[in-house]
Amino acid sequence: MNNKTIIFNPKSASGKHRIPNSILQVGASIHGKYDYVFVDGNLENNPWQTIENYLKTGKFKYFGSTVMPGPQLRQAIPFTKKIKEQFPEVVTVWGGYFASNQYKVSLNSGYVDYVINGPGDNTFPELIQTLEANKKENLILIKNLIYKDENSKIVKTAVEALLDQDTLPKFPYDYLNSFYPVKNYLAKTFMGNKTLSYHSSMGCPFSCSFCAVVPIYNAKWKGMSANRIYEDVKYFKKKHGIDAVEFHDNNFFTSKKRVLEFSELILNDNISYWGEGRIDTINMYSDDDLKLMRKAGCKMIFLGAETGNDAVLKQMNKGGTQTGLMIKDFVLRMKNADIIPELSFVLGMPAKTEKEVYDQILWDINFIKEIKEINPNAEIIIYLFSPVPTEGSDLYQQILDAGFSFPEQLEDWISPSWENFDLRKNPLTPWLKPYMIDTIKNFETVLNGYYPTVSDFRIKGYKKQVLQLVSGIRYKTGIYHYPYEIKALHKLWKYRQPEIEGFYSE
Ligand code: B12
Ligand code: SF4
Repeated sequence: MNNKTIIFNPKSASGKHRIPNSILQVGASIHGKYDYVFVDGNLENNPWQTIENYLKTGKFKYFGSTVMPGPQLRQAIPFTKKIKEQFPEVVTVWGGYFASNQYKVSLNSGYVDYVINGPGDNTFPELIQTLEANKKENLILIKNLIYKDENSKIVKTAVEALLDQDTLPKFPYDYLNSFYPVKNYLAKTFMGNKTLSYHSSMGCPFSCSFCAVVPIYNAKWKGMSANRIYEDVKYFKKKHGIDAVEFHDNNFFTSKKRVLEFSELILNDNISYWGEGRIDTINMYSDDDLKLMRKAGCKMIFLGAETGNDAVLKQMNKGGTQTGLMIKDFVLRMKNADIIPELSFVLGMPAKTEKEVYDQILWDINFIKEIKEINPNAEIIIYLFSPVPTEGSDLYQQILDAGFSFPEQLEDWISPSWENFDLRKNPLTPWLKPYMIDTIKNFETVLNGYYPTVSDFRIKGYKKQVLQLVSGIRYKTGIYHYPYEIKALHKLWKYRQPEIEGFYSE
């Protein structure tokens, strides 16, 4: 067979790595139908060499890469380009959040042949089947596909309704294990000694205007049943002795029924869990529900607080019922339930005047401090607002009017400034002035000094005390300028911010 596929996960983080769910799900979609190999850039010393060796055998016709914005592009871009140069007959396919949202720049590069727009469970096998049958005229019939036709015009095919997640094939864990030992992906984190990363639903029912999930899933969500999740968790417990699960769903807590059923199921398994949710959704859970979740192992929940200002929440199209007051009430409820709320804030939204932009930043900093007073255990993650191309949205128009544009060359995405944009650390947005970015970053450094994240479990004992002592005066007096001494300590102890590479793990 000369039509094998390479499924590639570009390097996404340093240190201990998470199980690569994106490529596992892509593998599951063709497992038993077409031959394929996995290449995980996180675990290869020289992933290009591995890919080249496969291609040199002449047995591979398809190269599929998952592509998330940020550091994954550092391998996805040059490798795909080299493949087109050295093995022009190989068909290159990109999927994942970057590919779906930035499909124009990807296809215009000339070295990405096809983009999978959202889920690839049917799209990928159908694409291979169509190309194998040499029936390119049928490409248009494949849902969730973006490509250039013979006139170089970009064609976006129909979007497929989300599939019943329980009917999807199980992940080929054993097959992955023949390339990379699965046990090596089970990390020691602050939650447990062996943490599994699991993804149990697709999409999100909301349409926040700053979020990359929206253009792809259009406010649709579908989740696996609690039973199906539990089957996999039990499998990992039995086979690998896991004691913690990180749910990577965009919105794990969407269905209260599912969360409570799952919590009942794992109640006696001694497994901790973490997931991402919305404040207004979980605020509708009763105190007894929260108690049950905590008893079942729910230690921390990541929540998009975004801002405490109700007008800005509206500007972000946050939807639902969240307000600044609700955030305050909610962190108190979480304190009583002994579940850590991990709140992410998005600072630096556009406004009419420079002063308004800056005043809002200072207002949010103050709001964050109020939250910390109500619940000192609340974890705070600060992002700078990075526009997402939700074409047709009011906010996107405002952003274009303010002079913002995305790179026109694919390679530009790996320039340091655009990489920082992806990491939501330097958004290159014209309304955000350097002094504003300094204020946010300096505050973040002082905050991380005064309240180091519990997820970096190395920062404890004397290290935590020294950091708190050094940062305390700045935090209390609001003098955030030039916090070099805190930065030096963070560097010395290799402090890890969970928002960039995930929880610290070993
Ligand atoms: C795990 C994760 C990480 C991990 C990666 C761990 C690992 N295994 O390497 C870490 C923590 C390192 C990480 C970091 C970042 N991440 Co991240 N991450 C995720 C997360 C939570 C899960 C990804 C996943 O496994 N999904 C499960 C799989 C099954 O779904 P999927 O990837 O969508 O795959 C399906 C389709 O997209 C498609 N598909 C995907 N790839 C391919 C490839 C081919 C060939 C085909 C055919 C199909 C296909 O088919 C799949 C099955 O249907 C997602 C959110 C999410 N729920 O997906 C965010 C997410 C992808 N990350 C995001 C971001 C922004 C980042 C960061 C840039 C930083 C940040 N500030 O958050 C960093 C930097 C990235 C880096 N270092 O490269 C954003 C992307 C937003 C955007 N603008 O596009 C997301 C969507 C989170 C969010 N809602 O904001 N991330
Ligand atoms: S609730 Fe979260 S995942 Fe859903 S659209 Fe809003 S920011 Fe995105």
